Amino acid sequence: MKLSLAVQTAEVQFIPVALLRGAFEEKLAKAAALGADGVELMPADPAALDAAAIRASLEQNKLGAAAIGSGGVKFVTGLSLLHPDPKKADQARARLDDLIELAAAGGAPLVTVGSFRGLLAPVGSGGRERLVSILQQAGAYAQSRGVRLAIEPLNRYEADLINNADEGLAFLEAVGHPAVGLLLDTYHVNIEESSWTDPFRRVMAAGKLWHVHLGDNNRLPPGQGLIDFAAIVTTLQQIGYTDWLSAELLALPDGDIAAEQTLSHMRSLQEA
Ligand code: LER
Ligand code: MN
Repeated sequence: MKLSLAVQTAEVQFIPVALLRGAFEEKLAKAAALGADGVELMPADPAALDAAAIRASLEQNKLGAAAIGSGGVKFVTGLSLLHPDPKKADQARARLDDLIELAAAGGAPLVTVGSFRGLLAPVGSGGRERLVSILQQAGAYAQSRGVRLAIEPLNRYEADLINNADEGLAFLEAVGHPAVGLLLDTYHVNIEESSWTDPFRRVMAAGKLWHVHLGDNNRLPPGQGLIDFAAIVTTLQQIGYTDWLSAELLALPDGDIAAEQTLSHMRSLQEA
C-alpha cells in the first residue's frame, strides 16, 4: 500500500484537514523528504491550476498523485452537487468536471466525492435520484478521461446521505456505473460502523474499495487516538488492497508534525 498526504493546492488559503506547511512546492519537497509515496491534491478552483506544471513537480519529487479531493471545493466555496440554489448546484457540477480534468491531466487515478455532494435535507426527497443521475453522467465523463470517482461515506454529523459502507454499496447499485466506486475514511468508519475492519472487507469483496483516508477517532494522526490501525493494515494486506492510504486529518499540532507522525506510524505498522 502506498502512503499519501492530503495537501491543499496553491490557490487555497486554508483547509483544516490538509497537511504540511509552506508554499505548494515546499509541501511537495517535504512530502518526499518524509518518505510519502504521493499526495492527494485538495484544490478549490481546479481550472485555475496548471495541471502539467503540477504533474512535473510531482515527478521531480518522485511523488504519485493519489487522488484529487473535492472536499476543499465545498469547504472553501460552499458549492455542492445538491446545493439548494440551482445556480450553485450547476457551478458545482461544472467544477466536478474540472476536478476530473485535473485528475486526468495531473495523473491522479480518481476524484473523491465526500462533503462536496451536499445535503439532502435542504432539497427534499428527489435529491438522492438527482445525485444518482449526476454521478452517472460524471462517471461517464470520468471514464472518457481515464479516471474514476470514489464516493465517500461520511458520518451522520456531516452528511445525511450515505453514512456507511452498506449505504455506499447500495448507492453504487443505483448509479450502476463501472467508473464509480467507494472511498472509506477510517475517521468516519469509527463513528458509523460496528467494526473497524469488516467494512473494508465488504467493499473490497464488491470490487469497490478504491481509496482510503486515514485519520484517528479524534482526527489526529493514526496512533494518536483509539482506532486499531494495526488491525486495519493487517486486514487491508489480507484482502489484497494495494492502493493508497491517504492521510486527511487535522494539522495538529501543525501540518508538518502531523504528517511525520502519520507516516512513521503507518510505516511501522506496514513493516510489522
Ligand atoms: C470530510 O470529513 C471528509 O472526510 C472529506 O474527505 C470529505 O470530502
Ligand atoms: Mn475523508
